[in-house]
Amino acid sequence: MSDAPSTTTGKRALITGITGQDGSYLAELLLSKGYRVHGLIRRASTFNTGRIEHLYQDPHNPDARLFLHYGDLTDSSRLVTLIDKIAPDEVYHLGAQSHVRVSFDEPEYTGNTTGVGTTRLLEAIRMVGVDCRFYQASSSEMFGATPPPQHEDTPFYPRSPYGAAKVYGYWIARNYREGHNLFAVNGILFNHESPRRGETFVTRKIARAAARIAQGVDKDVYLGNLDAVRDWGYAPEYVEGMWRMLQADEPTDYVLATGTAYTVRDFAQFCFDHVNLNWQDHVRFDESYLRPTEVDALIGDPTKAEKILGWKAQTLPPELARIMVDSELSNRTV
Ligand code: NDP
Ligand code: GDR
Repeated sequence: MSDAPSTTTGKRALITGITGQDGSYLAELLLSKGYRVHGLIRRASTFNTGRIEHLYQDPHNPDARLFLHYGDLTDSSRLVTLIDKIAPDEVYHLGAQSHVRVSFDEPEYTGNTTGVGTTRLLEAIRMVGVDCRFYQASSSEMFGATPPPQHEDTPFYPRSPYGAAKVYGYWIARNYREGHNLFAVNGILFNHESPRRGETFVTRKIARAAARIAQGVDKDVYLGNLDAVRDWGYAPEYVEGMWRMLQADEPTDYVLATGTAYTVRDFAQFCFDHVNLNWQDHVRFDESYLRPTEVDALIGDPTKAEKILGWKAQTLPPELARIMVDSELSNRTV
């Protein structure tokens, strides 16, 4: 990465979705820059903080800079209380029901958390009157059926309840920028993966399966559409891009992507090749993984981010597959 902006210290950041893939990498990045990091976590009957356990600091320690707060994107009054208490300089809004296939099963819940949850957070910021910068986790899924390459001015055509909820989130963030003068940016991120990716997303599912099959634990893996084309990058690089967006002089929207195009089949081949197996001997078809409406091809054009932010993806899908499989083989995903 070239032209990195200088290190920032002493700022307070709030991350929603801190327990997720991106939230955990972003928390690491911001802590390394000297931020005090506050994270919103959901109360669950089992621990959901596995991805950030290595960052945990006893809050009794006077040097602690990571603070976790219970809350939920469906709970407006809690969001107001937290914004008031934390008074963040930067808010990174990553929390969402983020699974596209699941959004067809739970469209209303997805709209409530992924869509309206964004409004609740923005309203909390406006009502409290805190002077902060806001990052909205927008998605390439908003482009949906619009053919590639996709960039900041490409029309949206979402193909899932998740994609539709993200389009709403995109426009509500823009509306707070234009209507309430909030420094709000949309990061329109194409798929980005890592060993911390949720196990039911296709890259992690395949990497995990290839490792387990190579180790003799499993025999096969069941997948849906192998023809879908995606632009897969490496998550730690993408959270650096999020941070750069909030350090820029002006608030605007950016695509982050690698600009490469591979199918799900290609990714399976990369993973199985890495453990010296033939993917065709182990990948089976299960129609339950198909979606009622599929997004056929997402290939991003990240020119604007490179020009303004000096951001450029370094890790491309063949290497990404090897990183993910190696991590599964070593059984260390964090
Ligand atoms: P994950 O699914 O890994 O993480 C989602 C996070 O949101 C988790 O921390 C989850 O908490 C939290 N969350 C879910 N529902 C709620 C709720 N009702 N209230 C509070 N928190 C909630 O997603 P990623 O890290 O992969 O993605 C981060 C964001 O970026 C998401 O908004 C996603 O839609 C978006 N995005 C992701 C891309 C990708 O390729 N990864 C590409 C483009 C956009 P819990 O741990 O308790 O479930
Ligand atoms: P996506 O990611 O829908 O692009 O959303 P996912 O990994 O779920 O699917 C990618 C493509 O693979 C096909 N596919 C399968 N997908 C899953 N999950 N499981 C399977 O068994 C399977 N077989 C084939 C899918 O049909 C699809 O075409 C991700 C999420 O992180 C979103 O939150 C984010 O906004 C977008 O990326 C950009």
